[in-house]
Amino acid sequence: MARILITSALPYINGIKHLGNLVGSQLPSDVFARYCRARGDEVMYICATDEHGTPAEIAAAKAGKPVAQYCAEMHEVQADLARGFRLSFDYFGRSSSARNRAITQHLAGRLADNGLIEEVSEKQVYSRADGRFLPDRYIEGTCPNCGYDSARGDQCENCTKQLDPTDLIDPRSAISGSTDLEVRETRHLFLRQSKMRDRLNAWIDQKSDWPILTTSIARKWLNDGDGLQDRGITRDLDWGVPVKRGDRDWPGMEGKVFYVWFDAPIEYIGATAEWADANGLDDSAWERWWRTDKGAEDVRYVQFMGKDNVPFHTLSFPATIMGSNEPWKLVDYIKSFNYLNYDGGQFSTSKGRGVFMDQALDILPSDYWRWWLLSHVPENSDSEFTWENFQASINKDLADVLGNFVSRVTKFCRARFGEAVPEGGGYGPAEAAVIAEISRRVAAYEGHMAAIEIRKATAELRAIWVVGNEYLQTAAPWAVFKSDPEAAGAIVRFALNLIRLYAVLSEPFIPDASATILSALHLQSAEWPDDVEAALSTLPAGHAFDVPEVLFAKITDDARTEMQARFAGTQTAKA
Ligand code: B3M
Ligand code: ZN
Repeated sequence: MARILITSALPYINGIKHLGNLVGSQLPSDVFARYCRARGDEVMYICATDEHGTPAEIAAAKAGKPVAQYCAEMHEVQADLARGFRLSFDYFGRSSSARNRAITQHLAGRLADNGLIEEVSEKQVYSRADGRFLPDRYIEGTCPNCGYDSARGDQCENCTKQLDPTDLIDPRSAISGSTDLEVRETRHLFLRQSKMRDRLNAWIDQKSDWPILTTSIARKWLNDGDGLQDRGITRDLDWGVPVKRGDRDWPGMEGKVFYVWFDAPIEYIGATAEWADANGLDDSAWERWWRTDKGAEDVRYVQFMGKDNVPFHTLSFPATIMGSNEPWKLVDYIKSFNYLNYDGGQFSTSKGRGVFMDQALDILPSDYWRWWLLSHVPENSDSEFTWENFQASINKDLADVLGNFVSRVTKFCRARFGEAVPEGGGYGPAEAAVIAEISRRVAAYEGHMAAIEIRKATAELRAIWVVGNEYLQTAAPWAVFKSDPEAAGAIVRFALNLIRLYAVLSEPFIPDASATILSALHLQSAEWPDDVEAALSTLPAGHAFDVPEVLFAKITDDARTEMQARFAGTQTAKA
């Protein structure tokens, strides 16, 4: 039994996420976690809300709430939506937790002890109009690298270059738009990432199996040198992890907090500690996932994230972990994603363009969204959501192929044999051919899942469903029944076993439909089919079942047109 630690990039706290955010880390990580569990691995699947930084303060101010209260409420909203999408986190933590605060301060202390932190007088942008320092993403301007005109002070989302606010050309305040900015002196801690270049290079060099998207971004900034500039890890803000050296005060750093990108990835560890606390377990329970001196040496750690988060996970966070010179678990594999676009443009939180997680669940059950998003996940290039494509996929894959198979088989059985698996007859060459083909395809599906090739896995799963439909069409039990009811019974028995198999194989992608099928088959749970032939003889003659409710309703043209108009992007931005 393998032990797999899985983390999803942490959704930022300042509002409800859109489907583009969801498909970029939470959803694919959930599929992988569910798959590993189904295969019998011991899984720790962690996510959390990323709660610090200026955007949280500003969102709270807009909502007219104290920032701590705003974050607590928004965490609940996001946790609720995560449940709605059936995201199966072992724990959904908060980066503002006491655990994260302590671990962040501890790691900063270790970095300082190891000579990797420097105190410098920094020039920082102050906005007279806003009456505050404007850190990172609240300064906008033109990217010095690619010329994109809305680059943020922490990063250009167009070319992914990590920036310092003072790098921007023609900077302006993203809060007020004011260009009345001045540069003021303030003292800050800098992480001396440049001293870590050789260690990071050697580490990335071992990762030849990583997706090209991940390593190309990592190498670009590593070799370019710029990505490893010493970076400020503290900010003049009220909300965040107070700057301390372990549990000691840090003279000169009073009133300052760590930069949100310093403490956010540490929350992967923090949230695992929160999980232990919530379950009444002691420190060894979470340390065996994170400390190679305490049991984590045999853990495989896989991270999921959108491509814009890759530099922070391949350079900054590993620099923090390695620089501590403590035996923390480093990531083994980083799966990153491109962007999902929306109907001819981009999803936009500020413009309210696209479908947001709460709206999606208001319209249709989560399985519909999960299936479309995962079968179109932007793995090798950006992909695009269109309503036509969404309608076609749901109607074809889910309603016509899987749903229809389940419904035809169970209804035919009820009509001719009653609601129990028929007896009599045996399996012949047609069934042997299906067993051979599905065995081959299940092996391919497993291979894609092991490689975290989500899109290929969905294509294989769909092909496995199609095999059943074609079998049913050719075997035609409704015709056979007239002359040979026993032979027809054997066909139906085989088809009912296929339905059970489909429920098991489909669970990582469409868990609700899978659960509905299993409960209609009066099964509590189902084992992964290590042997397809044996799996297709699991339901014995006489085993009772119910015809399940309609699994997937088709999306009509009228419904599609209506949704298309409703989400055209004219609505006001979500808080
Ligand atoms: N919260 C994603 C973002 O807001 C960021 C991910 C953190 S992962 C440690 O862009
Ligand atoms: Zn750029």
